[in-house]
Amino acid sequence: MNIRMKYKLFPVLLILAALLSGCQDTTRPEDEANAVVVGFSQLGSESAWRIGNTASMEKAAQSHGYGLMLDNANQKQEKQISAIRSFIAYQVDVIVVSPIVEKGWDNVLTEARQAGIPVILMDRMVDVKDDGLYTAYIGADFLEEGRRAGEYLLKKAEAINAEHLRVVEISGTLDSTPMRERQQGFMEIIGDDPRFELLESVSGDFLRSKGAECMRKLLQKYGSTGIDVIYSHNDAMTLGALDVLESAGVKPGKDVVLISVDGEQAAVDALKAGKINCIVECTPDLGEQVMDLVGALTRGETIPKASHPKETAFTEFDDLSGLGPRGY
Ligand code: GYE
Repeated sequence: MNIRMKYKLFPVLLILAALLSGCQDTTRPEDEANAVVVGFSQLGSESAWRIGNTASMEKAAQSHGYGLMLDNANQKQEKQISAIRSFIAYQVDVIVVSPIVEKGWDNVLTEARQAGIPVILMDRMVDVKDDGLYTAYIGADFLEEGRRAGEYLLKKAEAINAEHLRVVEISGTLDSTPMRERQQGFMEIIGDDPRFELLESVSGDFLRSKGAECMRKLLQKYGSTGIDVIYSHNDAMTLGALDVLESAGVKPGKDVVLISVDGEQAAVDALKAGKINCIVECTPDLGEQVMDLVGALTRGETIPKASHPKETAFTEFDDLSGLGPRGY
């Protein structure tokens, strides 16, 4: 679509954006670059990570002067699919999607391609027959995150001279990229090591409430001394589990080793307080990089097919005094 058409469409876009986003920040921008409109299908608001990620996208769209049509799908893939369809109908310049699960995207992405609209996958991946159905992926290297969690556990086992550690995993949303790869990377490191016994893997859907629910069930099943290590795929679930452990009189970080992923402020505070042992970092701050890619695309440049932000892990073995505010 050329820029003039986009200007004609702008009032319509504003109405749609207001409908989709519950009346956010959709003032008509002034200069030419502002004619760029991005349709962003966010999967939900299940965690501080996700809320920080949405904020990062909004901020970056604004600083680049791009219009942002934001739809929050509240954890429903069907809602994401219909949001993408409305972005196609309104002929946005670029579609950005954070897909809740990996499967089920072939049809709608084919529709986007037929409409000539490039799609950037942000945060999570899709499993499609043809990789040409998306232009680029930008998000964390989840396999590496899982490996970092496993490496911390190896170090911990050595530090305490452990011979046998009973591990439970509280996983994220089943069939989502971070769930699959955080599990795979972790098992790559500890899977064949006889010191570790994986008792069970349960899904807490990346939600604090479900993390707590999983923990209650696990305590019922294994008792308060039956679990040595909890590997939880995000901070929200870890914090939920931590509350339940404390109310059962179990000391998180001491009686049970807690390994988490993300790095939201509340979890980092718990790490500093000795209640979490390790947090593998995963940054929600992807907005600037996504909007840079959008800019490159609208200028007709070729962009990398996949890019990962640089991340690390924060553990009880590190000096955390220099770790500043996390911003989410
Ligand atoms: O770890 C979790 C969120 O996909 C990386 O989703 C993201 C994950 C993140 O709900 O907190």
